[in-house]
Amino acid sequence: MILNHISSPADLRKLAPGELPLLCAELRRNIIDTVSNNGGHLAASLGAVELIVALHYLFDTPNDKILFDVGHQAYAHKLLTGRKQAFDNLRQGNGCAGFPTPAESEFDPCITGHAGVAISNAVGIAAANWLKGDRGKVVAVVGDGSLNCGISLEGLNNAKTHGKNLIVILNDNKMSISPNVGGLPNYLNRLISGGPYNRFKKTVKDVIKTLPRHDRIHRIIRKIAESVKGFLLPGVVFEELGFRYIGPIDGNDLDKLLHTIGNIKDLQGPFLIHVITRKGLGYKFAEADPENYHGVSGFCVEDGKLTPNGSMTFSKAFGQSMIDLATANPEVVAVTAAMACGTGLKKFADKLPRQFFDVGIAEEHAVSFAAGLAAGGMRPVVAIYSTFIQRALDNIYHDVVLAGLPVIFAIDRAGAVEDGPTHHGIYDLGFLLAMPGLTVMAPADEAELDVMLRFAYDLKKPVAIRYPRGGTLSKIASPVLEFGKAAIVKDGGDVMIWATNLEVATALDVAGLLAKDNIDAGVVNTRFLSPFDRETLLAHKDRSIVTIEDHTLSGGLASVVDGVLAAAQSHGKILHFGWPNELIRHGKISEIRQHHGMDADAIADKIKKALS
Ligand SMILES: Cc1ncc(C[n+]2csc(CCOP(=O)(O)OP(=O)(O)O)c2C)c(N)n1
Repeated sequence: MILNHISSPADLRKLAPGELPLLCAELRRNIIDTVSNNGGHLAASLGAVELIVALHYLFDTPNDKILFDVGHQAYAHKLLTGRKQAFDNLRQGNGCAGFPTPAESEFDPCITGHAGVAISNAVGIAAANWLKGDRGKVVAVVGDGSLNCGISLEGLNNAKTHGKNLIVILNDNKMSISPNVGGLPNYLNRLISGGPYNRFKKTVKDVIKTLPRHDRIHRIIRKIAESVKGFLLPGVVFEELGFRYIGPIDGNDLDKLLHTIGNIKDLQGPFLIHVITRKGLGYKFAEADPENYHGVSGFCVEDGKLTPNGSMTFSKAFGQSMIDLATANPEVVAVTAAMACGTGLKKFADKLPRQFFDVGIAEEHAVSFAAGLAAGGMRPVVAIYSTFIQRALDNIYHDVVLAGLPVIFAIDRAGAVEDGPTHHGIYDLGFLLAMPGLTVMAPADEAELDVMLRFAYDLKKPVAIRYPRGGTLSKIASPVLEFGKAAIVKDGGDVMIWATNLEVATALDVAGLLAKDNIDAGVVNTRFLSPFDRETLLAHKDRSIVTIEDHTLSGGLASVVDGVLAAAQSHGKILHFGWPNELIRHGKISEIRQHHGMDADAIADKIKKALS
């Protein structure tokens, strides 16, 4: 195995070019085997193998920098940069993170996990190099989906000034997670087909053919054609932004990559090299179905059977509730920022295509676009993961909340997730609860999510509903909601445990454990974080009050409860359980919870100690 002899790109650079195809095959084998066991991002990483090998072969990494956007395609980069062993435990507590991170390697200059930042990061590094007099090259590898991001375009716009040593590689596989959407992908497709320029050349030829040889008009047409040709040449949009555009080239053809990138790597840029890669290349099931093999929980290598992702019931329930709501109310529309599958909206898109909008990886735009839809009389429901809606904080505040527009935010993956700190959705309450007039709800199970969605529709105001990955299917919730009211699931004379989302189920487990020690614990399903049910909390204030939430301890339920009790003249003991204000690693959720004392046993023990 060649890969066994590579502990850093320096070893790679000792290989003869003829050995590289075999190395690529070994990298693919390793990625397929590891992801089949551990889950992870398969299709994008398989498509980028040749590109990553070529870049490390040609550039002097880590002195030259390579940044990946959005980072999930960088598995070959991890395997070539001294992380082979850690990669065996990809996404496990003791193994590699799923995304590049400087905490893991000097070959990862910046964090990547949220799309669209690599060009800006790279321009920043190039500017720092310029200030230091460092001539190191900076390479940003950007997916065609990530190029749609507003930040990517802002980065391109800013690249010219300090971009002499900047190379942007546009890794175009025509796919975001689903097929890429919008005007920019259309433009890239036209570049690949060479369409407008070729058509223009042909039209000019055809016209000239019909005219007499020395006709004056003939000369004028030639002149005009010459002067407008520039606008139609491949990559003119990038050229106008100050880049030298090269491509499109086959990004899975190692020889072509080595030749083309090798030719320009020592020239002054900035360059934009457009490479075409095939998502899933080297594993036939992923090639045939790159959407479902984008991110997987695991699979059987032989027959490609995907490990069922049973833990997405909130998303599935949301998708079904949306179909029901939008079928009955044609002004209801769904908006996603390139996450139709993840947010459970795929079936909605198929059934009600006119009421479905995928705006690409553009969360700020998604929210402002929804504000426009609402202002135009529609009832938009914007489904975005908690971690990605962080991007759109100002749009929520400025465009929706200030205007009081009836936009519903369906905030999926609220809570800690296996992918780690780039993807944990544990901060949303911190900023949502600060927004005046925004109703914030948290369902304890899928049935309650459905009720909340209808309730939000009837409310006709800005509403956020946050819910985690997974689900319970247990029917904790009673189906009737009262605005701003919590639901007492179980009364208890010693302790009242306030909980949100799936922590209501945890709280019931904790109450069961406490009962064994004759501690009578009640459980409250908080339901509304804003407005919060002060009345119910104050009614039990002299019992011990416990909160459990899948959110950081600051800014969420704990903070709200503290705020209410601080104004009371007396209250019982207060205990809070949530995520501490520190970096929460990637890994199995059960292990992360255990590590932070968030499992039912640890919570019950702590309550017992506090009460004894
Ligand atoms: C801000 C943000 N929104 C959404 C996502 C979720 N997401 C992860 S990968 C991806 C598609 C990326 O497409 P592209 O950049 O073309 O890369 P490819 O997977 O095709 O290599 C999306 C939408 C994200 N990582 N960041």
